[in-house]
Amino acid sequence: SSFFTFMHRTPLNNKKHLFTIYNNVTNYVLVNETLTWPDARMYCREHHRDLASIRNQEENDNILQALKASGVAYAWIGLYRNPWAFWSDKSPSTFTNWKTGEPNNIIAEYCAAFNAVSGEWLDENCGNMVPFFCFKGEVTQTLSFF
Ligand SMILES: [Ca+2]
Repeated sequence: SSFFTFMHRTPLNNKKHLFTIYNNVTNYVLVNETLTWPDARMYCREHHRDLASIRNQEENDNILQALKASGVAYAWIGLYRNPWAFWSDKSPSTFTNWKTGEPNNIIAEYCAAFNAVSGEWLDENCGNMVPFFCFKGEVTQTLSFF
């Protein structure tokens, strides 16, 4: 990826740190505050656009870089079991990066999380409280905080 920057905003408070990734045309936001998947989606839709869609390997790689720098272990992404066919923003899921053996639906695991060590995806219980990735959609070259 030739155009990739990682930005860190001064924490709003002791609990929340926001990270923004500018990945060519897609603007992602890591919210380091733990929420359930449904609450994370609500937050993303209210403050940004939706939980993050990951549409190709480059986007997956860039998110992995950001998560490694953040210290976050897992983060929700916008994929859920319906059955894993669409992202939260209703775009079809064509690229996937499931860990071997996943999704395995061990305990009502209907939501997808991103592993920050491997960049692979796992299905997890949607009620787990973990940080999450929002995205803001297509952006221009303007770099701005929010
Ligand atoms: Ca699983």
